[in-house]
Amino acid sequence: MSEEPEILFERKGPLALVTLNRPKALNALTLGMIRAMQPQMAAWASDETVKAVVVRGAGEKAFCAGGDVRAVWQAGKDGDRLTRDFFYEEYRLNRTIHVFPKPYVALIDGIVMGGGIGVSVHGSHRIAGDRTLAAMPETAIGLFPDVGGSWFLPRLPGRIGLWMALTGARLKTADSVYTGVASEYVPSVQHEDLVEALASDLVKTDDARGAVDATVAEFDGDPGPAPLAEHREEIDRLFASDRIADILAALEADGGDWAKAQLEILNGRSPTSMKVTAEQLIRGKDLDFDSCMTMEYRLSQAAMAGHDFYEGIRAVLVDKDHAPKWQPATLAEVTDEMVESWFRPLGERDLTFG
Ligand code: QUE
Repeated sequence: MSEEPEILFERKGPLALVTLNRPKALNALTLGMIRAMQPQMAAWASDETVKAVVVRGAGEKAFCAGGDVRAVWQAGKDGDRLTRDFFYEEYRLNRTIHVFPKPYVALIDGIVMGGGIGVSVHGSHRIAGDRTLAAMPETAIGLFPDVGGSWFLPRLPGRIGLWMALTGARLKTADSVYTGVASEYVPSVQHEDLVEALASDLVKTDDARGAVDATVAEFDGDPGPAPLAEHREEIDRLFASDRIADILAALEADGGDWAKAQLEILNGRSPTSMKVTAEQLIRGKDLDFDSCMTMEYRLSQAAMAGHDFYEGIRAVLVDKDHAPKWQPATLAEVTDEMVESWFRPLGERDLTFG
């Protein structure tokens, strides 16, 4: 019996195609997938017959639900080096996509969270479909919004990035376009046709970027009004501070239904994750991309050495009781010194780009 590969690479003439192929696991990224994709991207970058790359997820449910954090969780319990290698190689791949010299078109239909955002948001085109559900939900598992969250979240309009990072809010199609997480909307039934059109339109041209822009524009649809626009004023006002305590106080003082809902969500999130996330986004706003990834790798290793990641994965993916017991349990117990310690350089173990 032949085993189905976790990731597929194909060519359609001038177009190179990546298919994340673990549909039963919502196409969550394994280290094996990352290790296959990194050298393929490098080869396609320097192959003159490749004009653009398309990445998509197998099946209807998900583009990519995240990283295979359950395997990382197991590795942490077993003392396995996957707790280092996974983040190191995932962040290198995120950077490869960020600097990729050709159009990189991600078809982000279905669930696109965490690691799935990391292999799409840094590309030139992120095409939403009808089932798009985009989020950075890491504070729910004692992690922080990684895979370049330090880079893209502080660069979203107003305070949307901090709000998304702290609450893990799920954006549907119109909201994903409104925020800029998606660059365009194309109806899901047309995604296959878009791929075929890109493959044929890229044959005739020397201007790949112009050709992809023009072809995508032909398919570009109207996602309708973004529900998030109705809450934009509240987001910018209630999440105006970089201090979690101020945000919680503002939400309590507001007392409206939307503010109450946000408060309830934040009350379930890891206090350590929330404070680290706020600091991460402050720092990321003024850092270049590579420095963001170096910072995030430090944070990942602090998370691996701590408590809440293991408890978060237990509560959400293993036991599924959705009742994590965070340590520290309250924001007040998370000191500035504790937050600062997550950002310390790792010396020889640091992720750097030569
Ligand atoms: C928060 C997260 C993740 C999550 C759930 C959260 C995450 C992630 C997964 C996930 C989902 C399906 C899988 C899988 C992992 O769930 O990052 O292997 O099959 O990858 O609340 O950050």
